[in-house]
Amino acid sequence: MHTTDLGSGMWGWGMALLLVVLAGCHSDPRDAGPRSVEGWQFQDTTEQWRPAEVPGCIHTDLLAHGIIESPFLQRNEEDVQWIEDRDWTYRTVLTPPRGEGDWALEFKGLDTYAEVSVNGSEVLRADNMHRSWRIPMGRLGLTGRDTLQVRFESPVRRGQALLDASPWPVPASNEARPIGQQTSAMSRKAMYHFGWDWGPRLVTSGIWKPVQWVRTDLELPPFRLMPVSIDSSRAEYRIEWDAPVQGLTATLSREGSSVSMEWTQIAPNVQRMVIESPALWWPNGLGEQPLYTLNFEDEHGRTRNWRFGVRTVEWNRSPDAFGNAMQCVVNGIPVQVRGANVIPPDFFPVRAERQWNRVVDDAVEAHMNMLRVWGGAHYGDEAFYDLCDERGLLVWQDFMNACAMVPGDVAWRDNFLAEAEEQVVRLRNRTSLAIWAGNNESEKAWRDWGWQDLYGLHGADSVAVEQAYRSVFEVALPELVLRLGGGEYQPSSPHNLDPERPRESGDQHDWGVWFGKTGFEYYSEEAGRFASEFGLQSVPDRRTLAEAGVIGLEDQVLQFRQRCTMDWLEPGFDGWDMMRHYAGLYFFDPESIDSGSIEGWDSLDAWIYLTQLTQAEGLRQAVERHRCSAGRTSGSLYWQLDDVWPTVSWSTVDHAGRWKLAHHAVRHANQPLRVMPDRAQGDAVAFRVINDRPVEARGVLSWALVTLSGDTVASGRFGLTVGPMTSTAWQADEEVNVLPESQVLAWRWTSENDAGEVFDEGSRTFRPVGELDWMLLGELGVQTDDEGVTLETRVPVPGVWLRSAEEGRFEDNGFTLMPGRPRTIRFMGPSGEVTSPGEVSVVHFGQLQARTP
Ligand code: BMA
Repeated sequence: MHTTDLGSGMWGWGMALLLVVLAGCHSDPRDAGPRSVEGWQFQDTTEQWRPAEVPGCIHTDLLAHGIIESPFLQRNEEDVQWIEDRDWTYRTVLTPPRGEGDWALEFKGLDTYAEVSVNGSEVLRADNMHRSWRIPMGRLGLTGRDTLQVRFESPVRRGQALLDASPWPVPASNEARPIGQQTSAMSRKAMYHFGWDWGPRLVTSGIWKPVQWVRTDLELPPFRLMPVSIDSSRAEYRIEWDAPVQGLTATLSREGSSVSMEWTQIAPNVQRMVIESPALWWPNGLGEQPLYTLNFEDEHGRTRNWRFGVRTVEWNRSPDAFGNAMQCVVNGIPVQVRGANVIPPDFFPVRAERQWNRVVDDAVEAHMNMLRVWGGAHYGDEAFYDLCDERGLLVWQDFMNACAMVPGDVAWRDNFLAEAEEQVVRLRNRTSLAIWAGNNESEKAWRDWGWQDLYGLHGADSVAVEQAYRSVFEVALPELVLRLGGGEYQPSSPHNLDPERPRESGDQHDWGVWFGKTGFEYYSEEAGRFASEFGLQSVPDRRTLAEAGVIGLEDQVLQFRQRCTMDWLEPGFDGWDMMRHYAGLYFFDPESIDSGSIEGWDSLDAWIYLTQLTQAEGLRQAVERHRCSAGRTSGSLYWQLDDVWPTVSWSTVDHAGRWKLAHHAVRHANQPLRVMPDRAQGDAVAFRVINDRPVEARGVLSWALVTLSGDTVASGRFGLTVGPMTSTAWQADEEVNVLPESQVLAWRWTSENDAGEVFDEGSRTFRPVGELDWMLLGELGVQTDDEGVTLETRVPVPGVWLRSAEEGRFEDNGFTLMPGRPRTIRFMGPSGEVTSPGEVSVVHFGQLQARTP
């Protein structure tokens, strides 16, 4: 049986050796770039050696060999829990690189407790997934045909031992385990691996990043690129090296062409660089993202390259009328931040890496200018920050800690600070990097989540836990970030100057909607300075659920995906109840729908449609409120853009990359040019019109008040010019008789002549859509062609939901269609090309309302 398995037994091992040796022979000795160490095997549960994928992890290796089934399918997650309790071993044949120079063996990422040996002798002990490790070749004791082995100890077993030895329980209440067995805070390992409220518990082990030979004598030390003064006429930088460099030369280029600059040595390890008339880098929506490349070489032939954009990023936190600002300022211009929180777009990092491109596309398409890399996962790889630099996405970077306190021992602290140092040095010169936060919600949790009672932390224990926390996040870490030139830092997210008045300074996690059950008016009533989290759950596309083995609503597998419990509201209350609550407030409780009344529908369709519509409405209102409060609220990052697996969560794009209706809504709400209607002033029709572009928007705004039966009862049209990066309020001269229960306000803002660009168009009701009696005067006119679908109607039709069996998406979805305004919605295939949507199903809210008792 086993003889055909290349990876097993002596034959396989010998073959692997031969392949590696052959690969080694072909490498060019003059090529100083890293050389990947390949030919890895892992030992399965029967101690048989099998080929392994590196980078990867034990779960994906076991899956590749059919030893486990996909943990994303059905309830398989439960069947693979045993993996976390075992030790796992990987090995390969190590061929020393040929050619001169100083070589080191580099492990870019080991997850997590790893004992590395060569021919049975230990050469490294690693204990932090977020660090990389190098061993000089001379210390490996190589003979020329050597076995490199990496043995991973069960992170749960080691974590438990550390927890048991801790003088106090270390709170980590998000971990899906009973108190006393929550070990995630003890280890430097991605916390979501231990289970989170949007993901499975799969405590991995493995070599999660490349292993390679690197030529250390050809690398220049790290440096700091420090803007001294930057504007469009001149950019002056100070370049500081972490270790001595001699005879350094530097060249600058942009898009392959060389760029002249002034270069002066001002101290042994410090140079000054001046670029005349630089092309400035701007966040998405404010301008272009020109990138320069610096190539350094010293007299020993050591080199380093760096690609960067010319820009400054500062944070204005000065006192103002509302407390203290929390304003991101790029190149001297205050930026209204629009964006989202991201989690890894796949549970397994090796797969997530392949998805970042898509996530960044989705962010840019939705007019975002910032992403927050949340602290419960892992730091991004270089490719992620490259994409952010290239596409104009600022990065809010958490250090990796979430919803947990920290152990008080020196070993943990040193380990964490070494990780922080490595990450700050790696990321500090990144053009996209805007701010660091020490952790996610730990500060808030310690204050508000009742951990003192839950974990029995009173008196001296409570003081000690708080001390351990503060000494890391309020003392050591800020000192480290400052010393290394990491830029802006705050201890936690959220963090406020005065915890008693959290809306007056710093950032807020606005969870009154969702965890607090309050209505969407919360977003306007509770405006803070920078909303770094807020959101609502929804159910994803049927096809995405099918990939998890979910066919219908009653499926155990679907129920099993809901990880958000809120027992404090009432016993057993969970995300399903909360989705019903909000859908019921703004549309319909999905449980009250007689779903069979729409042809081809079942109750799962009703849940998907209604929860997605509700999430879209909630996020739209939140983002609009944040933008209308510009000057007070300067940022809006919703929770969360993507998913680690196919599930029911707060994401706006599901695990398969399918947009939920909320992503369309966010895209519209984030448009740089945007009209937001208001009826704040009595019965007058009023608008706030926002121009977040750096140039004036000159145009014409037309509006109409339309009854639910399709009659226009009032309308207007006026010239509207809004200056760059500002907003204007406009109110109709005459009072119009607005009847909130029976009218829809529609608008269209176009560039000056009507034939020009459509800046924005849309419509709004003044009461929740679910409270109005929508008419059904004949069905929608629907025409499908090779490019999409054209729709028209005689009466306002809210919540138009287009579905196609083809892979791809409609350019808009979940919108209200107005009479007299037919719309052609194009369909885009997986690579963005306009294509035929095939057979299209169209459902709208009025239809559902008419058929529901
Ligand atoms: C936030 C995050 C996550 C969590 C999400 C939903 O506060 O920071 O910890 O998954 O809420 O509960």
